[in-house]
Amino acid sequence: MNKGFDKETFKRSVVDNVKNMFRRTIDEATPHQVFQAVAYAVKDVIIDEWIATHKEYEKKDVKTVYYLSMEFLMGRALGNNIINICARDEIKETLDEMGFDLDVIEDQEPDAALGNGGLGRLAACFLDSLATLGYPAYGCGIRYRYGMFKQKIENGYQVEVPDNWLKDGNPFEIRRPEYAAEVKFGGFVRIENQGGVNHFVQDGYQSVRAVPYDLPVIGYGNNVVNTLRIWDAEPINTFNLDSFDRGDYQKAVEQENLAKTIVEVLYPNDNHYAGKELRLKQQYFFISASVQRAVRKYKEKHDDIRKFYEKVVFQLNDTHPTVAIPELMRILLDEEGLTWDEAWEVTTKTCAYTNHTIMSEALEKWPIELFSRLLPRIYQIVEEINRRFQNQIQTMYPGNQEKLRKMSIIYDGQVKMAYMAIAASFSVNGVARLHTEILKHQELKDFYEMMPEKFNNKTNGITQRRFLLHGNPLLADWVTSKIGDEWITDLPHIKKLELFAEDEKCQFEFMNIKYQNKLRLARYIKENNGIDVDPRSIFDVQVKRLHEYKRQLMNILHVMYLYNQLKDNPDMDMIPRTFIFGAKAAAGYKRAKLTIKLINSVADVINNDKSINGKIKVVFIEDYRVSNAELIFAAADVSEQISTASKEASGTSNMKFMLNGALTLGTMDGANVEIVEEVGADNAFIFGMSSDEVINYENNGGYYPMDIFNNDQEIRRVLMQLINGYYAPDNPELFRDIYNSLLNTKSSDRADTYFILKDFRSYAEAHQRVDKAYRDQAWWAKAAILNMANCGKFTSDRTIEEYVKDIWHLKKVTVEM
Ligand code: CRA
Repeated sequence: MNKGFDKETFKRSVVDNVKNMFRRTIDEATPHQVFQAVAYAVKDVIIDEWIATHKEYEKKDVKTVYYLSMEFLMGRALGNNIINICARDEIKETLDEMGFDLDVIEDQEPDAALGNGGLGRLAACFLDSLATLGYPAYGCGIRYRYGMFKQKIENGYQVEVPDNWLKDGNPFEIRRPEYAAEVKFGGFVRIENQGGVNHFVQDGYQSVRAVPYDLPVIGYGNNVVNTLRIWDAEPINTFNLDSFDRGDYQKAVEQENLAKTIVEVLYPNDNHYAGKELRLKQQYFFISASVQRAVRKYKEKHDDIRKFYEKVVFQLNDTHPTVAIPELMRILLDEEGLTWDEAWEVTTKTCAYTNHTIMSEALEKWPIELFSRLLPRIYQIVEEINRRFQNQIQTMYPGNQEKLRKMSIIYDGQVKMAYMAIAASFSVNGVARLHTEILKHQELKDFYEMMPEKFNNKTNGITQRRFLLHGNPLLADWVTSKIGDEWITDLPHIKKLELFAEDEKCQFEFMNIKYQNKLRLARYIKENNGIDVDPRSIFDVQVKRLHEYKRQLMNILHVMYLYNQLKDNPDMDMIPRTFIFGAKAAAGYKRAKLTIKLINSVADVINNDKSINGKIKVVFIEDYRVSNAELIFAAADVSEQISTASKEASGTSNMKFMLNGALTLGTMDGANVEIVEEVGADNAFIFGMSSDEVINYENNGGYYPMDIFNNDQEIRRVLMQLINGYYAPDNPELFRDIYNSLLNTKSSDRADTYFILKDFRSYAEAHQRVDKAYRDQAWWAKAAILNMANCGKFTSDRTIEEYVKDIWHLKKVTVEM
């Protein structure tokens, strides 16, 4: 309950907003206009708290974390903001009285999709937790004109449609031109001797004006409002006669273009580095602006820049923001006049790095040519960082040339961003226990041996406010009715649900709520995909970015296998199953896109085959994103977390499913390991090779999938259906590439790199356990309730508290209103 909330004031605010913004009366307004009016009314409610929070931060002179990230996958703001100001019921009622349905109003808002997948959504969950826990924090990112593309499915294929999310404006953002900063690219470095001191001056450059837009990040029920600051690029001086006069016409045009292109679009790659020049520009653009601003803000209150780290910590969200290291060095050396050693001390006490993947294709390595051309002064500094780092290696390992070569930041014509991040950060963390162990003992072994004190684990988490309280109101209310509402800000309280796990009435209530949520999703699927699904079937769900290592292919091959069994034996005893997929493929990732086509082709055949009595349905949900994810998690029975062990650093959808009472069908990978540890292996369906086994095979050149093909008839039959036109009668060769990827040793990659055939039998057997288990509804309900009861560890509130305690050392602030 929000005590300060006044219905009449709110109504008036909405009506006035419609009038002022659209010159319409409230009954003439479109739903979208009502959405905007309501959003502005909510902003009215929080604006004083936003101001008060920052006043409090200034008064207390707090230490602040800057979470530097190329991605913030925020999703919709309105519903979440209403929840966090604790006015959901009041606003719902108020709108009801005005003749509007809050759910419909919320549906008008486009997702803020400034991110790809897990990494971007993690950043968003962290912001929610930071505000809720009352920690001073800025999210710093880019105000992309176009976010993650919208996915349309046409004839079974993914088609990318631009996401023009800002076309109707963004009611929550505020432009802050007073904090604009200039960011320089290219040109050359000149040394100027002034009074015996050398100064480095960048000349002949192009520059853009970085202008921040602030978005409120509202803490739950605590008056704290933090800021997500996203930077827009504007031309430094719009075209003027001056430039004509000085013959700078060309430069003025170029600068205008640079400003336009730099923030144009989010690169749609998840876990994959493409090495595009524009991407490096984006990185330096938002980092330079954020670091400049942080330094300036610090200097407003403090005069000793050598103590910068006492008030500021930069968390680098993967290597994407790593230029923050040389950029901070540049400012300290060239603008603040510190010596190298002084500047290095400040920088290395300010920066901390999170690694999110061991996938080698994700490692950022910039060609020297590109890097030094675009950022000439920054490159000089990187060279010096590397020179000194090499000295350090040599001191520690005298004469060890191999170490030097392997650990060098600059090597083979490339700048290795991860190595720079490790060398210059005081903390290096992985995102789940297994992942951190693999970093320490495999991928980053040399670095761990050299500086073990830097390495630590911070297992990821998710916010229960969005993914249960907002996304699943029926279940949220049910939990609260059983154990009170402390879980909203203290998730481990949910453990108390254990008391109800064996209670028949509670089991029944839980299953009934799940059923209601399945009905809700079935309606969504009908409206958006035109497919009828049976809400009584098992909803078996895999939603995440499409990637080979995540093995959506194994899932659909298993569906093909099951379908074969049903065709042979239509009376086969099985609980009807709805296999639900949702996944975007990076626009240039051919095999991933073909996998989407395969899923849709299989869906076409199976969904239209009357002979199997609807025992299997396959649904590909178009345009998987934060807003429909909330509906999907709420409705899931089975959570597919089937990555090749060792490849998924953490995963976070696994946690969202668990929170909503779905059972995990998964490998011992990423955070699945810890999920199983919390809930017990009996309440999950675990299968497949361990990460040690996988790594072992990899170190020994893989395995022979042909052996499986030759010896397992059923698997062979499925594979043959990829190339005999069974699912593509008009083009039997359509799925040849997928077939080859699994079997062909001629291709340059190893065949079946992700051990799909190797794990297949174990996966199929786990599916049988699911089928068997679901028959016992009491058991299933109990296991589902136990999953919820044991998900306390996976709140991002816990993750943030660990970052604060071990890395950031922030103090909590309270805001009185
Ligand atoms: N793709 C990992 O693959 C992890 C998230 C957040 C990822 C996930 O397993 O849950 O990060 N890695 O830590 C990544 O983006 C660049 O690396 C991801 O989202």
